[in-house]
Amino acid sequence: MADSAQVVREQDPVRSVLRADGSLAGDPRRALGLTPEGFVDLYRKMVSIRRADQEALNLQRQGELGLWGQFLGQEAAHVGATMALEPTDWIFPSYREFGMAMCRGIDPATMLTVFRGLTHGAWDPRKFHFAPLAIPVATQVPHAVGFAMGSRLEGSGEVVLVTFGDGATSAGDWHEAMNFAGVFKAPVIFLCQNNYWAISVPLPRQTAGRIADRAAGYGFPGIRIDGNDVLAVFAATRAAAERARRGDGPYLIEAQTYRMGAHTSSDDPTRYRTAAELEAWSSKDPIARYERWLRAEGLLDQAGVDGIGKEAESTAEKMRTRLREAPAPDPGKAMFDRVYSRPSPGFQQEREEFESSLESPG
Ligand SMILES: Cc1ncc(C[n+]2csc(CCOP(=O)(O)OP(=O)(O)O)c2C)c(N)n1
Repeated sequence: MADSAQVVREQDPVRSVLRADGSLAGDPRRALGLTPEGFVDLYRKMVSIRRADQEALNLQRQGELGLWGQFLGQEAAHVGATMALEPTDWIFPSYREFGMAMCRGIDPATMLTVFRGLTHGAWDPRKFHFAPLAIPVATQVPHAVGFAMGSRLEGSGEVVLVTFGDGATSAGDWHEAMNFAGVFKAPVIFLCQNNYWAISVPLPRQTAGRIADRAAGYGFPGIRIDGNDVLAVFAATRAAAERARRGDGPYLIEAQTYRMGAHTSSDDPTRYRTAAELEAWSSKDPIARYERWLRAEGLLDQAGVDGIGKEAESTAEKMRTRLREAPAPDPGKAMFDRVYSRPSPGFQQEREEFESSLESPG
């Protein structure tokens, strides 16, 4: 869609559609092809994933999850990117993309069973076109490029979006994948959620220059956008997807955002960043900014905001209940099933010993 690309191209150096105060820097209604309900739906999804994210953190604090990596502040990137794709396009996520999974229709309680230690992968990637979460940094990037190369060879028309943080762009895997994508014109969108911190390492300590500019070295375009502006993320992703579908190859989107919470529930960000920095980013909150615009446009009123808040509350409550009801796995089955099609007698014996050790007290 040439129009949506234009919306972001007009705003340089960091392209946005909505300014931090909620006023417009371009006219998204004409260019984005969204209905009034479509605009409100982006808001509904951001509110819903933020509430679920908070609930997941609460669950971790109450001992119900082993670990949680919040994405507070990055909701515009999750929602804008996912909703700009076709449901048949693939997403290859990192560990922080719970919001994207929810937008894809994956049951959040099912997803949390991974963080409860009940399973290694809770959903069928083929059903949701959503790959398993990648914990080792940047490993999802070559996977995504390989998958996109396959999509091109098969002519499936499926575009692949791979998302990662700023820190991941220092990894060898990332550069190798970018190179392959450029050479083979893979239909892949690289979405960097540049949230400024890689745990406690700030961007300038590991990145010289602009991440978006790196695409040029691999022979395809890159763009830097305001990642807290859901409409800018939507516009850029839609334009990149259409470009990829036309056969014009990859695109790198650097979405500038900020991780408002800790790296994970095991991290204390007050040890490495200032309250003033957090405060500055609070004023660019993606949800507050978008809500102001929707209200000013008459697309949303107080009753709408309250209703969406209640829906999000109910989704979070159901998620909590369903997670706590999720059955614990059988450790014997989890470790020994599907290892060999014909288990050897030694393997069988190990299994029996393991299972009887579980039965013996202590
Ligand atoms: C290969 C690898 N090395 C180190 C780690 C430990 N680690 C986990 S997250 C992280 C930082 C990643 O930062 P970034 O890519 O910016 O993503 P963010 O967490 O900010 O979303 C590191 C070093 C890891 N998971 N995998």
